[in-house]
Amino acid sequence: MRAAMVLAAATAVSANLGMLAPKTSDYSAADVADGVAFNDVARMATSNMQYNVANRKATDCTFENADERQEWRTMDTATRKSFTDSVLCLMDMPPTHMTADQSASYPGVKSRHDEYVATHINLTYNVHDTADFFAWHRAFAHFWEKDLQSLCNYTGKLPYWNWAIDAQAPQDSSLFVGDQYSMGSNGKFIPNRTDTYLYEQSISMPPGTGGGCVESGPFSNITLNLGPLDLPNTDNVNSSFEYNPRCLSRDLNAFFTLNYNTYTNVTTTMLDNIYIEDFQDIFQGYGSSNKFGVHGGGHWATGGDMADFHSSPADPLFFLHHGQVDRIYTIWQNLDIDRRQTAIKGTSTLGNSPPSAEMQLSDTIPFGFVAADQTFGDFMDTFGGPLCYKYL
Ligand SMILES: [Cu+2]
Repeated sequence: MRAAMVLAAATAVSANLGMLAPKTSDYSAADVADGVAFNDVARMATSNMQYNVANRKATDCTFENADERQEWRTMDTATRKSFTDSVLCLMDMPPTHMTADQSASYPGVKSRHDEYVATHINLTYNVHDTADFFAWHRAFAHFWEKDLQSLCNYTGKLPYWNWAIDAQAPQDSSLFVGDQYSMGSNGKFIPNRTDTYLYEQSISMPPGTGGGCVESGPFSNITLNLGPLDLPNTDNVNSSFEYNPRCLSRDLNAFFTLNYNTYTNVTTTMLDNIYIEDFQDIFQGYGSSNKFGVHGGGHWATGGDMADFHSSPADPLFFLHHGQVDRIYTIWQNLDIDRRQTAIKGTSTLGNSPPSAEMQLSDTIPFGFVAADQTFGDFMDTFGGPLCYKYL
């Protein structure tokens, strides 16, 4: 009976349910390196997703009517412009959740966007290298997208940045050409810099191609109010929520994309880690020789404010990077949806330090000044709970 059902579905949407998820070794090295394998696997995951969603009890969210999140470059110029306009609107809007009493303790929070930055700063050690890293950042980006739509009249969806396309030279990416339809330029080039040793990862990092303020495009005139807290070669703030008005800085750096964000990096991470505990560790560079993982690689490849572990959401590119992070997680889940959709492992403290209880899907996950606290299990499925989207 089950075989017959699968067969029937297979003719409809060519799902590969019941088959083993693909491995990197199923593809040639060339296909892994140039993205053919990644795109093939992404198609498989989408077929599985379509089959799975079609066979549920009726809900308002269907595969067909779900929001479609697109790669930045595939969005038309008008949508790109309306996206960055709405981001600027959120940065100009006063806080919506913080009370007057609270704002005394958060002098650097000046805007609705800053409430996201402050929330990420507050929760940094509870949402990285924890059981809820993927779910928390999925929800964080979801709330930001909904704010752009409901508070700032954005009619499009959250875009993502597929950095694997740009791994050879991120500074040459069309995302950063600096015209009004881009995500803003690189930072101004600061010459004569030397390598920086990063103690956390015990790695020596060459300087990138920028280093100073973003010079042109939609974000060249914005003021960042919070952070940085832990950047090298930079004056960091003395207290977490200090008011520190300054420009947005970037330092696009192929050293990171070439080592951590190639199609080979992302494909092996996605296909060769079948258990959530391995997948989430390798993804973030914990407990391996992979140091940064594809997650840390995207942050450090952008550099400047995006490299700050705490205040990185200050750069709106954070949300396009996390769109790609969530896309890869979504593909990974859908390659073996029965085993992976609700798979979690870990506690609510970074590296379980200090030790805390194993998280459960019934646990509450905090969203500070972003939104009310949420139930962890509501963010495991992009077609369930408050979510209804897929990636193109
Ligand atoms: Cu984060």
